[in-house]
Amino acid sequence: MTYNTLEVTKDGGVCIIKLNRPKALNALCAELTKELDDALTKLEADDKIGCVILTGSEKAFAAGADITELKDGTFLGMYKHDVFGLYWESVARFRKPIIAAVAGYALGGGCEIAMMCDFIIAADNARFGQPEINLGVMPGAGGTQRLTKAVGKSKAMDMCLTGRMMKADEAHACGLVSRVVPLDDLMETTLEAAKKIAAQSQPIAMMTKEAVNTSFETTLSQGIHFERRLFQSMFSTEDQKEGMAAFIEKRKPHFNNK
Ligand code: DAK
Repeated sequence: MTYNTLEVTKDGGVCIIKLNRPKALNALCAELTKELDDALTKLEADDKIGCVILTGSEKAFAAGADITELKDGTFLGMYKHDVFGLYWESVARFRKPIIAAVAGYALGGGCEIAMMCDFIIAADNARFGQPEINLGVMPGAGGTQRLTKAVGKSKAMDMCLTGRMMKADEAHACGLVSRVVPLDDLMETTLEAAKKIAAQSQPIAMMTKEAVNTSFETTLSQGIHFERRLFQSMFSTEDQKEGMAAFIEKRKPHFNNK
């Protein structure tokens, strides 16, 4: 897969997508969002890939939507073409596990895309923020919603209304990121987590992700009902038989994604 704004590499069952517009701090232009959508569509269809890592540079995961493209926007233009709505949600729609490895700035749309991933591993130099209010707008790709669900009302209001940045340790303390590691260890740590996930049964990992995400959309009892049905359905898979047999036989499981 060759792109102008992304570098895509594969390592066994893991694919690493690196946002690659370093001069603009990986600002999310229309071309990048289209290419990201294309890459994810292909990876979803690639049975060999069990987990994806989305990352940027050491200085910036992504400094937000490309302001040069946004500045002359009109309501009708955005409404009719819905470039952002159309392609940005591709990360949230992606059905396989996807981890954001964030170093440097994750601002505006950059923070929103990181939050669309299943979890975030942050380098100690990471900075998260929803600074859109400084530009006379507000978050437009889930920032007011996903951030609030992740960190609660008070901190989400603080971030969205003041536009301030949050350092990695604060993001960790409030549950926005799952781990903080030294910058030099970011990719190794994330790759280790991604390889662990990719070695699991792919359909089981996908269903696990679906169940966790369902908790955001349903009542507790509906979510638990959904979880129980998925759990029961797993007993129709070969991978459940293999996983439990391997435990009893004290060996590593070899999942076939069946
Ligand atoms: N867009 C375009 N270019 C950007 C950029 C951005 N978001 N962020 C940085 N750059 C460019 C700078 O213009 C500069 O370019 P040159 O001048 O060298 O040509 C280069 O990257 C380096 O930036 P700086 O010189 O500013 O670097 P510093 O280290 O001094 O500062 C910074 C780094 C990240 C603090 C600063 O660049 C900054 O504040 N950037 C803007 C951050 C920001 O406001 N982000 C939010 C953007 S608005 C939508 C859904 C979502 C969205 C929109 C619509 N729909 C569904 C319709 C999302 C909106 C946003 O994300």
